[in-house]
Amino acid sequence: AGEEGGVTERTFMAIKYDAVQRGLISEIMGRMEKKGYKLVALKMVWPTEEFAGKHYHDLKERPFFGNLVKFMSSGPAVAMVWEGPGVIKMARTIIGATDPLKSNPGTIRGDLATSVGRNVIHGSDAYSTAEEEIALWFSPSEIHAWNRTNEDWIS
Ligand code: RTP
Repeated sequence: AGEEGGVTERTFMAIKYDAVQRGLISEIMGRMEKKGYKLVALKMVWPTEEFAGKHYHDLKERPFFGNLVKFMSSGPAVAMVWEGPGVIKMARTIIGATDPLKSNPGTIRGDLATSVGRNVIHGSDAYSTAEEEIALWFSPSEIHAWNRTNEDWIS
């Protein structure tokens, strides 16, 4: 905890149903894992429209809200909590801009998507939304504080 260069924190990410359908789950998870972040919670969730609406409550007034909620409830997402130094901001950098046609190559959306409505992944945009979204998608008992340097399994 507290390494140089960033405070250890947690963020919520969801691999959206379009990426699940396209077989991109491991590709996307691999990018966070290889960067060095720690997966502390993971499950597949098929959201109801009500649940998707709660997750995107900030966007209720936007013209695309109805379609967004319909899409998010059309199949299962892969819900995750990732932990590590500066992970909230860095996850957004790794994800890329909301519109995949504006996200840089090398980012998840820049490499893997072309459509804003099918942009393969969600990531919390700030500390407060990370806290809120983790609490919405996971109960505390589903989040695991495990240690990278535990060598108990070596005899
Ligand atoms: P997310 O919450 O999914 O990580 O995406 P974001 O912060 O990059 O973008 P946000 O503005 O919060 O929008 C949430 C999701 O709504 C869909 N969207 N569709 N013009 C459109 O049709 C439009 N704009 C946004 C995207 O799927 C976006 O990820």
